[in-house]
Amino acid sequence: MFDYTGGRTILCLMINSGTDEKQALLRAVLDRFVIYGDVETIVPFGKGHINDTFVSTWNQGGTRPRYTHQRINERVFTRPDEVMGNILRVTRHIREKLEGLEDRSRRVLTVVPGRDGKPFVRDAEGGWWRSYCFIENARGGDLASSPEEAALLGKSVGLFQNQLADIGGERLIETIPGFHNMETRYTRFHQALQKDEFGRAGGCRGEINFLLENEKRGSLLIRSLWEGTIPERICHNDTKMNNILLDESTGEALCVIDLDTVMPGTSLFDLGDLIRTVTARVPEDAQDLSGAGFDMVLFRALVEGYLSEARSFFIPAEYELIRESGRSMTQIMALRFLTDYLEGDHYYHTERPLHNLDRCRSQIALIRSMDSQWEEADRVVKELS
Ligand code: ADP
Ligand code: GN1
Ligand code: MG
Repeated sequence: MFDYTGGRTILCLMINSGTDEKQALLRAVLDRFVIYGDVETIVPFGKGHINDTFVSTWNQGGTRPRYTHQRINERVFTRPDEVMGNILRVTRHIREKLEGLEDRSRRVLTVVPGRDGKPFVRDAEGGWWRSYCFIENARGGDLASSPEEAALLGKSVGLFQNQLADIGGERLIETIPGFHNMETRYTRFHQALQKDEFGRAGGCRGEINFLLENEKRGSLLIRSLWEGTIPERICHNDTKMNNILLDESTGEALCVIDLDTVMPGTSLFDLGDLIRTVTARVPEDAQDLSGAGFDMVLFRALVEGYLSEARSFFIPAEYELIRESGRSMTQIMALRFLTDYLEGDHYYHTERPLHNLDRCRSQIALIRSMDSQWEEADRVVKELS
């Protein structure tokens, strides 16, 4: 019913109208969460590439709260129970840190439990669902609108890492083992290239060659982690800009969401993914790349905002790799998008035939622009260090 073999399943449901199978399934799922009142509408929501997200509106004695519901993509997260175990630990820990703040429930995700007390509900087809309180009056963006916004985004991720630095108990589970392992990502790319199952390689030789030329350098970040030059820390691992909600009224960065990949890594995975998305002048999937490039002003503001929190734990080797982190995270995304394109677009939600190739192209344009400003970026980092 929910098609994970390619494109996004688009549903727009008015839950009380009609009797079709999808409505019945969704209604049954929502009934099993601890949510009071009557559900009025359920609509698809957001631009995430991985999970299927819906927002429901309820009538609770005349007020109309909203909730987010996500069917966890099981091809990507093969152990949704473990994902939810991590998310519960992380959100509880951050919630404790925010004790006393009146808008605490807008600054950390609130997991809504199922009626059996579990943090998920299974549907009739075996699918895994979770629910969160909807964070109102907040937005996620695709491009930074100002240096001030870039700084706030950086600060919010630095704060997130700081909040989790002392999470106790067992090591968080790696929900996707090797998620940022450039070397296994290249192995997969080589296999896709050799197979060329969909006959697509001929149409993207330039992109393929760029990635092949950059293969060795791409390992720098992950190798530094393996070799212990930089420390392992708990990080988010998917800090693209639209996974950070900004307050609609004040513009403040409110809440880091999309917590499926919070697990051990290097803080530079997060800073790198911020650099990839916040300093870019065009969206990740832009088709017109004439204005594409790396924005130094946004870079400076972003790194400054990030370091306002991360300075307390950053070590010299981490400062050294700031520029490389942005380049490396952009490269791994170019590689993953192109691999998915060669493999027939089965991983990311796509909305047009060349969507993944367009995404890869914009990442490569960004890397080229970073390279052309490499020395200047070094000066900026040194000033801020
Ligand atoms: P994916 O893993 O598919 O990227 P996300 O968890 O990022 O899914 O959710 C997709 C989108 O849904 C987000 O970009 C955001 O706009 C919205 N969203 C998710 N959770 C909430 C929430 N609790 N409150 C408000 N919006 C949310
Ligand atoms: C995916 O889930 P979403 O859309 O926030 C992906 C990230 C990529 C990003 C690129 C679990 O993030 O790794 O950087 O797309 N998440 C997963 O837009 O693969
Ligand atoms: Mg997301």
